[in-house]
Amino acid sequence: MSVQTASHLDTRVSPDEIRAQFSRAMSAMYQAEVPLYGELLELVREVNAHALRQDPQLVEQLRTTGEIERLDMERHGAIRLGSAAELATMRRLFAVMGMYPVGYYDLACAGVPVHSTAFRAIHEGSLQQSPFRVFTSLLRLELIDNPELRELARSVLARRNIFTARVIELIERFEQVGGLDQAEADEFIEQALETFRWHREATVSAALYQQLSEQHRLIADVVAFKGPHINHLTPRTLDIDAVQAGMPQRGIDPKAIAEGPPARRCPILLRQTSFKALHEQVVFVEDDGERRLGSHSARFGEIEQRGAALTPKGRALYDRLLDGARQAGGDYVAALEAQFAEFPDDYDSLRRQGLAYFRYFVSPTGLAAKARGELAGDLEALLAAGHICCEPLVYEDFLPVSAAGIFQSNLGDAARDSYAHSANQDAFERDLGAPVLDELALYADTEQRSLAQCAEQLGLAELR
Ligand code: OOG
Ligand code: NI
Repeated sequence: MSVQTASHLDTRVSPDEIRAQFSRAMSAMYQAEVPLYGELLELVREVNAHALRQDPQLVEQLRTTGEIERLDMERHGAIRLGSAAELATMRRLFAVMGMYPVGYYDLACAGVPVHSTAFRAIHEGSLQQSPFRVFTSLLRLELIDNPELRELARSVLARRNIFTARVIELIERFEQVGGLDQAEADEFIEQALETFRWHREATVSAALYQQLSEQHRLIADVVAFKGPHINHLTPRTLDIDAVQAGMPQRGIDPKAIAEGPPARRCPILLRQTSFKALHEQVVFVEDDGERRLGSHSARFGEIEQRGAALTPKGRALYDRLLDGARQAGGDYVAALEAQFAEFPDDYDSLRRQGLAYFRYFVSPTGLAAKARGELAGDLEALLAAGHICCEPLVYEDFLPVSAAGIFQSNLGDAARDSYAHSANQDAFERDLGAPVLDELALYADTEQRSLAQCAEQLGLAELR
């Protein structure tokens, strides 16, 4: 290896660090753009501090998993892209920050003409440094039924370039040498941020905006603007019901019910609630160059509470119960609670029945027992003896039914029928230029790594 390469290696900033810095920069930008987001952050901080004061066991749990350190920086954003080329470049941009596409979400079946993935870190060590994620949707122009409008939208999108020339150079540099130094990383963050910025000036006339909007509000949001403005940034709370209750006092008006599972002692997956899009003044550009004022609503606020990641078996049960509640009619919250009475609500049952993923840790008593040569036998015995303890693995992804509910409530559209074309993961992956990763395999890997680490610490051949 040449001296020059070695010195570059020394000064390289890790993708995890770039992501952490980018996430902070994004939060600052969004706070300046949407002051209500700052208000929301404050409320979430208060509620989280209160929840931690009230529940020493929760503190212990979050301390063991390390989540307590990442809580304050935890947030996800969302963007909507207009073309395959934008999606493919976005994948390369996120890779600089150690974010990879995880999961495929079909929203067409819920009447939203997009399909999506979530860019995020995939290793528990990286997630610990920065759990920042971006729910990324690609508009499906083929779902616009009017052929002329479809072509018009396509040509408007073909003319825009959502990336700065410099960010492309820096992505290429990253791909060539495998990293960026701090000066390059700083510049990358500044340049990449440009893509997510809000632009007041539309790229279309008021009339075209109107036409696009009539097809679907979301189509106008993607096609009529210069770039994929970040449309919300969601902090993680430890008590979503408390945040929901505290919102009105701060002038925030949340949607009526949280998406996802009901409130439980042992939270699973993800509960989310959002508040309505802002009406923002925009400027349309008429064909003769004249500028005309108008209004658009795209950006909104959201909060979420994360719980245990479910195994395929747990997820199947979740899907069945959620579906049951949605079919039930009447009071949705009551139906949801009635349905979920069937879902075990203690961690021991969740683990024994194989419904959730866990991480395993060697306890001090385990180390002491090892030193005395008195370790319990198999995993169950080690757990029973307290030589190993376990904590649920937090869910890092999204839920398609919840996402559809969030889209719909914020687009202000009456629920519409599903599109005839539905899931098309192959087309999405072709446009992305890579397969999406299977989130369940990632959770299983993390669980296995924690078991392997326990085995190693205890000097055991294997634990399973
Ligand atoms: C994305 C909506 C999905 C979530 O948290 O489920 C989402 C969007 O509106 O672009 O962010
Ligand atoms: Ni969201």
